[in-house]
Amino acid sequence: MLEFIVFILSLFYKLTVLHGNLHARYIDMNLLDDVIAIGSVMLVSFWTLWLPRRGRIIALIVLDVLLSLLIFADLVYYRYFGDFITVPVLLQAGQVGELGGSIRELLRLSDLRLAADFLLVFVVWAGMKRFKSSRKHRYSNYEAVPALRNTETSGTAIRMSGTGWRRTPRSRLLSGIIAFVLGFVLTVGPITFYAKTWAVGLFEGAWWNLSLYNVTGLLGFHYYDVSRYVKENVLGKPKPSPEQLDEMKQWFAEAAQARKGNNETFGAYEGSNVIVVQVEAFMNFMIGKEINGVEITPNFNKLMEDSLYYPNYYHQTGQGRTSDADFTSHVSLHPLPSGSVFTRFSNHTFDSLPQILVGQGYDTAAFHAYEGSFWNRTRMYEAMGYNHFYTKKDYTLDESVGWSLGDKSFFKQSLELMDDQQQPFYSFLITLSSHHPYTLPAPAKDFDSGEFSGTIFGSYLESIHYADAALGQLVEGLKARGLWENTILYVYGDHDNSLTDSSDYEQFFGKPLTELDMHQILNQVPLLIHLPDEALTGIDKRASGQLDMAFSLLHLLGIDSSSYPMMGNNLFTDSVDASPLVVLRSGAFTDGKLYYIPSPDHQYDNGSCYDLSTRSKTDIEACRLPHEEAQKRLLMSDKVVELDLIPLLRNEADSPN
Ligand code: GP9
Ligand code: MN
Repeated sequence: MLEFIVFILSLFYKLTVLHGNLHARYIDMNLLDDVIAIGSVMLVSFWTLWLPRRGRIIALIVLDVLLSLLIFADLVYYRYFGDFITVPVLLQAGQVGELGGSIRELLRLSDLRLAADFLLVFVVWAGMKRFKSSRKHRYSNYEAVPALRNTETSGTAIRMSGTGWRRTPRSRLLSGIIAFVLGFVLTVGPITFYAKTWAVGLFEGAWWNLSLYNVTGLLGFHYYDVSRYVKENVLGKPKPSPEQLDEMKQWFAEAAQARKGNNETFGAYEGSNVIVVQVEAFMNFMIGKEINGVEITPNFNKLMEDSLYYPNYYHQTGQGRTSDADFTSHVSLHPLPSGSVFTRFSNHTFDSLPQILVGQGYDTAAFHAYEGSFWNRTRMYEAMGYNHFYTKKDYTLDESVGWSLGDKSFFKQSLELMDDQQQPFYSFLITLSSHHPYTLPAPAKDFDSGEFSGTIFGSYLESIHYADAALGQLVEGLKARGLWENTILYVYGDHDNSLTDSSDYEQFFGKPLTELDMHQILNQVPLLIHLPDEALTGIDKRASGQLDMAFSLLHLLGIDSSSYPMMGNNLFTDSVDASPLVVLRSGAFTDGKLYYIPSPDHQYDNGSCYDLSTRSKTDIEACRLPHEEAQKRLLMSDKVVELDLIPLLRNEADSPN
């Protein structure tokens, strides 16, 4: 039993050593976390109590070695990637391989603490051995004295009987069961408590491995990761039949045909650089608006004059928020009904915009001044084929706003990093300063949100004003570098601001808002496309969405994408009236004429079907056909993503890998 307790305590110590090395400031280990750590060590080791003493000691040593290696590997991996090792990472050794020669630099002398128990056991064992042999040596002098020999023998017998009770199979079984139950209660109890309080939805969303760790502890995290992987990849879901695959192929082929268009814009910007800026929580409702005579987004508004602007562009994100906006825009498929594709299926194959562009000789890079592991970006960007991914550690933190580096400095430094890129390049920039809860430090604040001042809604407008100013500086920077004339600039918002109280918006617009108004406000993000020669400018009011980005950019660059299973529409289609179907993850959709809002129970008939020409509810039957098509698309997209069907659906001859 003693060795079991020593094992538990030393593993607990090692877990706290690891924890002390995590620099994520939002994670602090509290008492319940300690309880989880101890409970989870008991859960992985309770069975050793069922073994006879010798076997138990060997099993505990082996377990100790394995778990210590795991903790050590996580520690080193974390120092580099700011993340823990997961099954997909292990299976795609590339990311670990990136550590390469820098492993030595990631080691610290204090890491020896992870081997402290081995050293201690070794010292104790060696000491005991010496002690025993010296005793033996001493007693050998008394061999002639039977009384003394008897004492020693009887002493051994007492020890034997003293430990004998532990050796009966029944007591071993019982102690193992007790350890299991205790381990289970100590682990699952607090995790369930977390999952019901501040971590609601975490396991469904699984937005960040570190947040999972924060709830489950390290061993629980690995258990969750392995079981998730087994569930999604080993047990899997049955692959579709050849007939079902053919049906899907047919659908994608028709979609590709439909969006092809036949206009002069195809290839009009062949060879241009492309810069895509995904602006955090950038919504459409405040574009062009003023507070007390001051524009909220003066730079965006000015840019609109020489650009194409899409006021009916929808974000199509789900729980994966920023990562979903990124995924839908680059892969032209829907995000998942739960969780993020980035965290759940980074090991799957995708035909993404950067990967396709790499195949066309583009240098591709993603820029985001935050932890590379957030939303599993490091892994996912590798899967999406980026040549480079610049994260927080590539930037000098000389301007602190919100979660990280301010957008102004972020753009400035990103432009410097872009100097290293070969032309033509594709650069994807993700901003962060306008992230919830939108608190700006005094130096970054230069907008008075008037009657909203002091409210979170006001702070939101102020942070958008800051993000807009940063955007203005990016444009200036591009002009100064001579990139303005040979670069397509594509700017859009990732999703809403999570402020859903209609009274804020009613106050903002100074009028009551309907269900339809609110739905559009919360789901529309602005899109602006600036073309190098400014040949196309103006406002395109047709309905469109994030899924349309990859295809539309490929269209401008003259790259045929008909072989890729993409669901988006063409922003540059010939037909000026037709709005193709834009489907949101919630099941809401619009085709520019109708607008369907599902009810919370997702019963079709309980939803609302609006006629956009009158903006009032119309017969629910009017929306039925497009609703069926919308559902079909969402389900098909989920299948493609979850079952890793892209390699089976595309025409291999044209594929980017
Ligand atoms: C962090 C950023 C924020 O890297 O993308 O993500 P969000 O919370 O908006 O999904
Ligand atoms: Mn976001």
